[in-house]
Amino acid sequence: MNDCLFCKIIDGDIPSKKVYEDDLLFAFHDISPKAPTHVLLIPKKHIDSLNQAQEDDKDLMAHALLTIPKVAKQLGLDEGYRTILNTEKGGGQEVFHIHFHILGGGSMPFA
Ligand code: D5M
Repeated sequence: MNDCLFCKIIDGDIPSKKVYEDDLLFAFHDISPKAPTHVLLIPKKHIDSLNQAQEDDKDLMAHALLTIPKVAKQLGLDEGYRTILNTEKGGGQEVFHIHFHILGGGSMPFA
């Protein structure tokens, strides 16, 4: 999806502060942090939102979910963190490439 901001970040066409990457996922610092540490974890595959995820995406989604603790540990969020997945405009989603927010490093509430 050529017009997608997060696809451009994955491709390196738009700069980001990368914190994690594997074959299927990419994570980077949010440009407008709502917590002392605020990172976005995204699949490299373009999926608009959770509503567009298909049965075929089950392994990818499970992999993303299970990678969150790994990224959180790497970020030093040893006391815990909040994970947010905004879905569609009514859920506060602004960028239509599915992403998990990982927020922590200070006192709650975040976002
Ligand atoms: O969250 C979309 C998030 O994406 C929001 O917290 C800002 C962040 N954002 C937007 N542009 C960038 C760039 N260029 N780098 C890093 N982070 C960015 P949503 O759940 O869709 O409301």
